Amino acid sequence: MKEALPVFKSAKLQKQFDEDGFVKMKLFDEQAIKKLRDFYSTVQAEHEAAINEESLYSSVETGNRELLVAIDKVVKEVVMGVVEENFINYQVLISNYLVKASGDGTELFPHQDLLFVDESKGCSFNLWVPLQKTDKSSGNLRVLKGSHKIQPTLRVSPRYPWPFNDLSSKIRGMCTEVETEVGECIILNHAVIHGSSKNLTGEPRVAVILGLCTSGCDIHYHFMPDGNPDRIEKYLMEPDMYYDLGLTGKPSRGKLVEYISHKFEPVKEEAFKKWIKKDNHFSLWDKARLLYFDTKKSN
Ligand SMILES: O=C(O)CCC(=O)C(=O)O
Repeated sequence: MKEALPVFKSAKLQKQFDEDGFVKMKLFDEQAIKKLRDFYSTVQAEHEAAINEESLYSSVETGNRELLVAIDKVVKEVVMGVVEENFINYQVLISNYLVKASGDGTELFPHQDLLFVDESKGCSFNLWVPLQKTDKSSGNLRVLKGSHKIQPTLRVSPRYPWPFNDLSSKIRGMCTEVETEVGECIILNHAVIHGSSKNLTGEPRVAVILGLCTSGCDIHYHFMPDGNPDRIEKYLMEPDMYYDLGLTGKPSRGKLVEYISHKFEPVKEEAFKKWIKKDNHFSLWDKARLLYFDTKKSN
């Protein structure tokens, strides 16, 4: 099989991204972060009106196309310079604000992001840029290192039986907390399992995300209406068509290329343990503990 094109200019960061499924980088100065924050304050009311029961809401949930286009323009004005400096072989998707409310019930459980490209040929990823410092009590990301390589997964909208669901609490205890200072961001493969910690600061935690994927890859979106896995609609998309998903998640402008049928089979504990055994992110001690004893991390 032909190797996927690198997306990082730095070979060292590419290697880390391939191995871990994410990389943390300091890409922005305070002025850039301030611009993103200042613009957020002008669209905050629309975002807060879109708050959902998971307490994590994005610009897409406002259902307001004009607002999405305006946000995308401002975000790209601020971030594209550093994207050009640090990445190669990429196509740009759309950007959004992602807001985590404050409160005890705001932990985001492990999940993977939507599928955008054929991941045997390339990858898709987010630049996740928090607009304030993040740590364990202010909504930092947590990642299961290397989990993008456990097995290929079809990740469809608006929801589907996630194959790792039964292992969710074990996975939660195996994740690495990734704290960030202002100006640092996380480049996160959409296939890596991740979540985020509670935000207990009393203030919303705001981040900007910009989606990117390997150049030359077709961009696909999978829509499973009525939860029917035998009739999943597969669309060929252009990046700006993501503005038009609306609140149902059904694209109004993508090209429907086929209907597919898929079995969302749960990953068995034995198969997951096999991955732990061979994955090199765990020490021998951690492996023994995860395979034979409890699930809590030692650090
Ligand atoms: O911003 C967060 O708290 C979580 C982000 C996330 O999980 C995602 O972008 O998929």
